[in-house]
Amino acid sequence: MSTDEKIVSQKEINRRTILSFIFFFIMIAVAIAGWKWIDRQPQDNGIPKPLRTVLNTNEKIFSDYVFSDSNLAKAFPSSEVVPHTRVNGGEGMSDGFDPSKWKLQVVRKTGDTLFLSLDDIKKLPKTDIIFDFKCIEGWSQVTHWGGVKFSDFVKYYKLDTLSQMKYVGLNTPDKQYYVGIDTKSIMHPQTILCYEMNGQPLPMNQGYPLRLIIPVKYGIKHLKRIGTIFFSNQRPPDYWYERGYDYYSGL
Ligand SMILES: Nc1nc2c(c(=O)[nH]1)N[C@H]1C(S)=C(S)[C@@H](COP(=O)(O)O)O[C@H]1N2
Ligand SMILES: [Mo]
Repeated sequence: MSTDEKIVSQKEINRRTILSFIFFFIMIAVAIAGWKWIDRQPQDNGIPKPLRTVLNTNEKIFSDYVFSDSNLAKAFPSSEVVPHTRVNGGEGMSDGFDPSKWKLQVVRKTGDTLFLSLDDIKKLPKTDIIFDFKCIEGWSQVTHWGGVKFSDFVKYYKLDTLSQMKYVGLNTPDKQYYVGIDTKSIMHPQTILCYEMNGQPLPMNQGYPLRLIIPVKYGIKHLKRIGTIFFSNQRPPDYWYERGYDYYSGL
């Protein structure tokens, strides 16, 4: 028998039970008051400021200390690719789009824009990637994409100086969907300017002629139908950020 066992009276047990309950209800009241306080604070892009501050702080920690080019998203064998790639999100995919007139526009500086055809992009070395595509809505699926590494694209078109800036912005041709991405993530070796799905040209609703595939980010950043690319030290506008989501959206 252990020696530090104590006999406690029934009265003492009751006292402790009541104290525990009082503590329990105080903590609930504190939690509710805290939540109400957060809710009363001014908004910052769709959410209360204190929550935005938490997201921004996480971004700082992850982009400055955790992110690395050698951290790769897990690759999968082609046997695990889903038979039907889901189509999700049609913002900026307006009906009037004429692919025969499409050119990728890369803004080098105001009044100096590079216009590239799909063939210009296909001339660069091709990379295939099979990975688990994750949407913030809660689904994921193993899918297969092909295209040109963004980092190869930057080298080939001598955008090295521009890529010293902190962010890259991408828009659809009609400007209805737009994302901003930290340059470190877009220069990651698994990020591609994608023109193929399952070895075939991208389907129209999956972003033909060119989309972004960026496995280090959630689906919201994989912009379909790229019209314009530009570089900036300020955060470019971002469709889902403005609606309360995390700007960084890293995985
Ligand atoms: N132009 C455009 N790109 C977009 C979206 C969109 O609404 N418009 N939705 C995003 C979201 S939320 C997801 S999950 C993925 C889905 O890509 P998929 O349709 O190829 O599955 O596209 C992203 N790219
Ligand atoms: Mo998504």
